[in-house]
Amino acid sequence: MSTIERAEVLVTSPGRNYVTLRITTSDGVTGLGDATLNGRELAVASYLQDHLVPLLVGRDPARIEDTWQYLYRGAYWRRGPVTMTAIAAVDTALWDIKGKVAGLPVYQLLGGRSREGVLVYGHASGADVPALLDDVARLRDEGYHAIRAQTAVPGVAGTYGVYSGSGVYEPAKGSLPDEQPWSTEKYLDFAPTYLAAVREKFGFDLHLLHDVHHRLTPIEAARLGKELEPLRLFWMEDPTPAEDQEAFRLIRQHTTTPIAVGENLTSIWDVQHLITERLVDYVRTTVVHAGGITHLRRIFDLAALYQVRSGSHGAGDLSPVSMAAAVHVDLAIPNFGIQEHMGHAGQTYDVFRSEVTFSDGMLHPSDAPGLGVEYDDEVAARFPYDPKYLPVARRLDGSVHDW
Ligand code: EZ4
Ligand code: CO
Repeated sequence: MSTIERAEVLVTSPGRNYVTLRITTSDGVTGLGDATLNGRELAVASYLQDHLVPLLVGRDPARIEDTWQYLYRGAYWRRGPVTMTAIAAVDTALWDIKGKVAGLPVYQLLGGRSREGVLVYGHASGADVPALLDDVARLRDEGYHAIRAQTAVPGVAGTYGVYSGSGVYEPAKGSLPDEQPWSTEKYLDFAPTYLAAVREKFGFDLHLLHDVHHRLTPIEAARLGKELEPLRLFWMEDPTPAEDQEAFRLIRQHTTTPIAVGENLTSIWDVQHLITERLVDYVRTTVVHAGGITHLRRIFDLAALYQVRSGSHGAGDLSPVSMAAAVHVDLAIPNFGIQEHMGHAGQTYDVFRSEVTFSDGMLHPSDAPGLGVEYDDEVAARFPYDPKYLPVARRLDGSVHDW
C-alpha cells in the first residue's frame, strides 16, 4: 500500500502571501493544497505543521473521505477558518494525488464535465465613475460576459474594492491594519448611481455584479436591493455580515435582487439555513476556506436541492491551486452559477505553474492528471513571507464597523 511519506508546509510571497501544503506519497506522487488565509497565514501554517502533519505521515492517501472525517470529527474543536483551511489543504492535495494516480483530471473523478466551461466574472473598478466605465470596457474587450463593478464613494477614502494603482486588487497591506473611514449614508446614496451608469453605457447584455462587503444592516440592504431592481443585477454580494443567517430573511422579504453570500463562511453548518430556507441565491464558499473539495461538494449538493447555485469566491488571495480546484468542481457540479476570477500577479504564476486557461469569458481546466498545477520551489524561495493585514473600517464617528 502506498502511504503518505511527507507533508511540507510552503510559505511564499510572489506578489502576495500564499501558504501551500505539498503531500508526497511513498510512490513519489505529489499533491498540492492551498492553505492561504489572508492576514492570518501563519496560524494555518502552524495548524498544519504542528498539528496535522504528524497525523498524515503513514496514512493511506487514497482514503480522502476518511481522512476528512478524521481531521474534522477527530479534532473535537470544529469549524472556523483556521481549522477548515488546514483541512482543505490536506483534502485538496489528496484529490490531486488521486487524479495523478488514476491518470485523470480531478473533474473526471467528480463525475465528468456538466458544461463546456466555467463562466467567470472579472473585477472592474476605478477611482471615479469615468475610470470605472473604462475598466468595464477593458474587461468586456478581454471577453468577460460578467463583471463586478466597484468605485470609490466620494468622501469615503479607501472604499472596498477600488484599485489603488495598476495590477491586481489587493486589500491586505501594511505591517499594521490600514484604518479606513465608512459612511453608510454616502454609500447608499452613491452606489445605485454608478451601477446605473454602467447599465446606461453597456446595456443589459452583460451580467453585472456588486459586492456590498458586509457593510449594511438588513433593512439598509433591503432598501439597496429594492432600489437596484431595475438594474437587474446578477447578484448583490454580502449585503450584511454573513454569520447572521436569520438577517437574510428580512432582506428577502423586501427585494427580488438576487443575493450571494459565503466567501468567509467555512462549513455546511454556516450556510445550512441560508440554503434550506432559500434565503440566498448563490453560495460563495470555496475549496480553500470551506474544507476542501470533499466538503465544498457536500455544500453544493445541499444547495442543489433548494435551487441555490454556486458562486465561489475567487480573489487573488486564493492561490492558483485553489483556482484550479475550483474550476474542476465548477465544471462537474449540476448547480454551478458563476465563478469569481480576479487573476494573480505575474510572479504568482512563476511559482504556481497552472494549466487553467481563459477564453470567451470562461475558465477551462487542463486535462493533465490531478489539478494541473506545479509548484516551483526555486522561484518560491525568492519571495519570503511578507506580513500584511486586511484593513479595518471605522464609521465617521470613529467606531469600528464591518470591513
Ligand atoms: O475581501 O478576498 O469578493 N471578493 C472579496 C475579496 C475579499 C478578500 C479577503 O481576503 O470580497 O476582495
Ligand atoms: Co466579496
